[in-house]
Amino acid sequence: MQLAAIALGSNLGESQQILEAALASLDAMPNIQVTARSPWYRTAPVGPPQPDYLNGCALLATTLEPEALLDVLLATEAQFGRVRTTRWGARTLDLDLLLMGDRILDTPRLQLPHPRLTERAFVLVPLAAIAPDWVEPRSGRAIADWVQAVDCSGVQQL
Ligand code: PH2
Ligand code: MG
Ligand code: MG
Repeated sequence: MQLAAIALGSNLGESQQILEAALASLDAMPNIQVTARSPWYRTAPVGPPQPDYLNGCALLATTLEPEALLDVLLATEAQFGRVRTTRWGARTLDLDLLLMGDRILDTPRLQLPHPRLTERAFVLVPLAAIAPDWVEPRSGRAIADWVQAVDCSGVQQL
């Protein structure tokens, strides 16, 4: 069993319902248990102009290997109506794999830790709410340290 951290985001459709349903769908899988979840946050969009996001993070206990968990996350995005158009564009559901234990992975499909994890307040604020002591293995610094290094003014808890 390994612990994974994921980020959830939505800025199209009934975002809060979609995010709740996505967590329930992941927890219903036989090889995944949602063990912690953050509050939801309304966040200013990073990237091209688009509506505000709802973002949050969750911890998953799983027996799946990282690439198999990625497949589950992508299938769940598709199940909730995600259509991939422009990079960083609006979406009904985005599920990003952030961390898996202390693994460092660089494959064409998957980088662990997530390469932009330490720059993004919309990920660090919810992650710090549930896993402040998790050490980001590339830097050796805890999430609680990283969140203090970013501007969190665009991130408001619901
Ligand atoms: N996701 C992006 C691009 N920009 N901005 C916010 N606030 N929240 C997101 O989840 C987000 C974003 C690409 O995945
Ligand atoms: Mg994303
Ligand atoms: Mg994504």
